[in-house]
Amino acid sequence: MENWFTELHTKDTGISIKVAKPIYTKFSKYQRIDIFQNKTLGRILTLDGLIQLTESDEFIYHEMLVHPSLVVHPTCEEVLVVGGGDGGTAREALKHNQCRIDLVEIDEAVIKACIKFFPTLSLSLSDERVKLFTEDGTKFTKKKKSKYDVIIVDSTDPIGFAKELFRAQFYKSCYSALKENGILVAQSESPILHRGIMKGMYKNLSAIFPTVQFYLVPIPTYPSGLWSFVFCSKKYQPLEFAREVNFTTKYYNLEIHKASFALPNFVKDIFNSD
Ligand code: SPD
Repeated sequence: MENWFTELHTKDTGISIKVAKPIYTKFSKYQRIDIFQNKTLGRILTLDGLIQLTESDEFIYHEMLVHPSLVVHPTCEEVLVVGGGDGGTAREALKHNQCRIDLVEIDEAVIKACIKFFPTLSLSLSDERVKLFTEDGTKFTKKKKSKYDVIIVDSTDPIGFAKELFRAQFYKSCYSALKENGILVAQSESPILHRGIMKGMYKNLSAIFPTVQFYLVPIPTYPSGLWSFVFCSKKYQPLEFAREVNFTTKYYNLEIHKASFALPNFVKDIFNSD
């Protein structure tokens, strides 16, 4: 019998991936965690049945979530990662040698599973520049004032407990937790399938940050294949100080940085419509 994983993206569309080998399943306090192997895509992590990463394309997501803001901030040293218990975001942030990272992941079970099954991502979590906190990112952020240069929100989709990471209250706490020239970046869903979510984020964020700019990235295994991130800043513009980096990346480079902030009209319309 063939075993297929299916994630529905709408009532009548989705993605199906053949499970070559189930590797791990756990019901944690927060969610169902699954890891399985596919011959083409490698190991895959799903949370509550939604793909979080595949070994084949996680580099696109993690490089593009991290490098645009860390390249633009001219003196970034203190970074907060909210979520990201798999370690992929920390791995990329550590390429910026001067950065120290606080990583706050609500679900310890995600960290443990990824340490075991995704070493190329989770090795970062044992770096001495990374401090791990297993607690609720919204509560953690509320306690911090003017501490971070960059905050990176590597959340799951806005379902269940992760909804809190898409609310105005959380963005306000992030604003206060950032220094006077700080940058917040967050994953912000698909401009094809989640336009309402992006519009809501834009509305909430632009009431708080003077600069709010979305950028686009292709992620083949995410809903619709086209994904977005949002860059919010107190001072810097996303193309200011953009430069080539002196470390190895598989996706990110200066041309990609610039190009990803150019938005097609159907995406601009999300923010211009009432
Ligand atoms: N629909 C999938 C969105 C998942 C975003 N988070 C991925 C976490 C990888 N570190």
